[in-house]
Amino acid sequence: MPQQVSPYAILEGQYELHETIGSGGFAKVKVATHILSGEKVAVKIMDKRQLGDDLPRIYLEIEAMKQLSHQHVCKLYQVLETETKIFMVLEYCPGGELFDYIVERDRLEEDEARLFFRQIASAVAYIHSMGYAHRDLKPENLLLDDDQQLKLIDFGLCANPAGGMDQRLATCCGSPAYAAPELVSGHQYLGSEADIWSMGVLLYALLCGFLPFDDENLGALYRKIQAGVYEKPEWLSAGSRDFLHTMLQVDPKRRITITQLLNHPWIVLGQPHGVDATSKYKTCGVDEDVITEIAVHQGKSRVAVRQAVCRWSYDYLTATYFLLVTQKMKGKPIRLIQKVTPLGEIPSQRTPARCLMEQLNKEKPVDVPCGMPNSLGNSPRGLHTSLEGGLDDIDLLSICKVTPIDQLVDKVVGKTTNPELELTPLVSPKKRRPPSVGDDDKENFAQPRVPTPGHKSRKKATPSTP
Ligand code: H91
Repeated sequence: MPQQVSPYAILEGQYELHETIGSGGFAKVKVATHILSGEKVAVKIMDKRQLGDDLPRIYLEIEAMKQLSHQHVCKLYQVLETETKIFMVLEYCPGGELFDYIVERDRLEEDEARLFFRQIASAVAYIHSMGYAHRDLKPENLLLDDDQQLKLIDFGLCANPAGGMDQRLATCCGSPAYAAPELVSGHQYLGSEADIWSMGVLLYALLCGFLPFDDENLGALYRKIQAGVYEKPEWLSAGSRDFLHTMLQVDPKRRITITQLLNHPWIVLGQPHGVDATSKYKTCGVDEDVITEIAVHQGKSRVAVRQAVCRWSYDYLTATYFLLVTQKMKGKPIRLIQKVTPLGEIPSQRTPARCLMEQLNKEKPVDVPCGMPNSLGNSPRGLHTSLEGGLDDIDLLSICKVTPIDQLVDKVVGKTTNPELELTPLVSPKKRRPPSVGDDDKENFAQPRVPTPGHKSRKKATPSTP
């Protein structure tokens, strides 16, 4: 009988795959264990045949994530590619989505919202400083780790304008409820300004438990966004109202900038200084303790390990390095599992130690100074160097999620079967689709979320002036 090769064979010896934790669009996300460190990771699995014309967007997403190393941005550890699949090995966030966290609590107290919002502001300021706009900021794209630290995910819609952050973009994307007025109007816009608007919607959702602009009818929703009028529930403090007002400015030129936002009195409250957006990852040089642990484990010299790590190939070695750095940053002891070869094990069998050894033994000297990929300015280009510098924004039109208002023939969102046109109200946890666990190989796609009235047990609210 012909033996069928598993589509996941490439992960063998490196990761142990567990259950599916999410699926939708063209991706499936599974939990896995990085065998050599014993650390949990998330593996985003994409089928290249299903991606079709969207494949360049995935390479762009991968390139973006390789450049980004920040404590509040989900870390990309490794990329594996076969003829049919792309695997992105990512930092695991056991706390799940911020969306569910808010829904479970109805809304957050101002102090807790401030703690989270500082982290969001730090992540957004960092990605902007690296030349990226996220363009899909929402509570579903912020995950919690086990230390209540937020991690920004899903860079599938991010833009890296070739002309820098001052270059205007034309692609309308993101989730309608979080989209800036200039974006839904179909005008050219600055990615950084649009992200600040989404941050305003996000903070409102944290503090209120519902969205400032909400309507089942997309045209009506866009008109509300363009009017910029939203309710101000009585529980919102004067400080929160003022801060929201600076972000939810219809005229992008009147909107607060990210630098002003980091130092705004609301965000600074209780802290001596503004928010620090710098990366806590070492951006210059490598971590010598981690290099030593790998060298000892593999019986190699530190020089050899340092050289191999500094290739930043986003292979098993890169993943092992980052996972050990993370262990150290969390104050845990840095350790690689010493697996005793059981009697009877086939000598040629793929083991994590052998995977690592293969990569350490690769003959390809580096002639660049060693440091984190983004500190070099010549990051490793494992995949498709032709996409360096990003796609022209116009090329991304096919991924448009938001239809500009002038192209819209009043669509009733709740009735559509197109997930692209889905509204994203904060819904009750009971109404959310359960995670598809153990559905292994069949590709499963998410149904659009069921829109519900956003305003649940809301107290008296006062409308805002635009
Ligand atoms: N959404 C776009 O539901 C709808 C646990 C959980 C734990 C994760 C780590 C990384 C990612 C997801 C995790 C996760 C898809 C991750 C990172 C990037 C990315 C994608 C996922 C869902 C898929 C499952 C996710 C949340 C988002 C959980 N998830 N619970 N660790 O692009 Cl960069 Cl798609």
